[in-house]
Amino acid sequence: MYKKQVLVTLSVALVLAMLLGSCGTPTATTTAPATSVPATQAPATSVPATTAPTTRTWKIGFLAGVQDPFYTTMQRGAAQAAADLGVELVTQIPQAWNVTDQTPMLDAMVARGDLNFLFLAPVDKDAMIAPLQKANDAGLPLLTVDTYIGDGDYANGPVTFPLSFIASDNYLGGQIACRALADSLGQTGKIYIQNVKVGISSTDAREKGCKDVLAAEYPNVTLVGVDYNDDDATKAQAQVEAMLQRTPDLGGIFGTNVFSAQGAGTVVKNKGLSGIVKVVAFDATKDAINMLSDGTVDLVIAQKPGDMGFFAVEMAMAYMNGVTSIPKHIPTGYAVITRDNMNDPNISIFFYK
Ligand code: T6T
Repeated sequence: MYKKQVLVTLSVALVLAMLLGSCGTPTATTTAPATSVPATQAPATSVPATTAPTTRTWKIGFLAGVQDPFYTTMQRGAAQAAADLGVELVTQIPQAWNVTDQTPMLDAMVARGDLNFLFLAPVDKDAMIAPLQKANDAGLPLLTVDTYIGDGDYANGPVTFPLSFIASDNYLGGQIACRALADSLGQTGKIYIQNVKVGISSTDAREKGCKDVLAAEYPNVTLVGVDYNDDDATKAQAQVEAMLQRTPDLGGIFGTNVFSAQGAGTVVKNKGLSGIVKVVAFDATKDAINMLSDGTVDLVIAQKPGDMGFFAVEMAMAYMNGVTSIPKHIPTGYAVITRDNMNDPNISIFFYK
């Protein structure tokens, strides 16, 4: 048991040392920190070596944004870390992406009173501030994964009580997506964005990254519209159908997440427009990868949800073991997947499970 306590503290310290040392710029695969680092540094004095180990099992809560392959993969990463560290992971997943589904689940996770820490993906950056503040005031330490509340700067922003924000750089992701889309059109033509809902920090940033890169770098590319599908692939399909009706010479579509890309790809394929209307898909689901290989989708941007879940549990354990230097922001990077590199095992490891 004692040896395990030391193991927990050491592994958390190692990850912290790693994270504090690495924030990189993207390449084909933007690498989060490697896993094997020298086992030298233990956290300074937070956990006195002589403390007798406790027998309690820590309980960490995970509240996802919605049921989808992205959060399923995140849950797997978290479960791996929980198993390594001998903690219990309590997972809750709303059926739909909205504040009215997520808030009562959050309140219930607080009310149960046996959770020692919580990490979650707040579904709206403003509307979820008050419910999270209530959880924090009730004494439940928390961090956010994938999405943030306030402006995401938990060090100097308007909201600073969350301990950390672990996520992709979504603004950058939107830039990568629309640079690739514009280039695939020969830097001229019409582009359309299929998005989820205004107020979600992740997809809002992807849309902004796309718009900014088109405005700054592609004077001959026109953004002809943005639609919001409420995270519903069928609604996305209907919106894409209507857009193609209005704009038969549409050149490309940026699907900002799983269901947006799924809806766009399905219509392009069903209309026999694969390869004619270019599609860039965010999130490396089986569906997106299949559409990449059959030519319907031209590029897939894979986030690293498994890493996000793993780091969240590690940071929770660090905090509960008295570590006080939890990084306020942990970027997890991307893998940019093409038909050329999709069979490379160093790339396919990023396919969502
Ligand atoms: O794209 C991910 C996630 O990053 C985003 O915040 C919401 O949508 C997904 O879960 C995919 O559907």
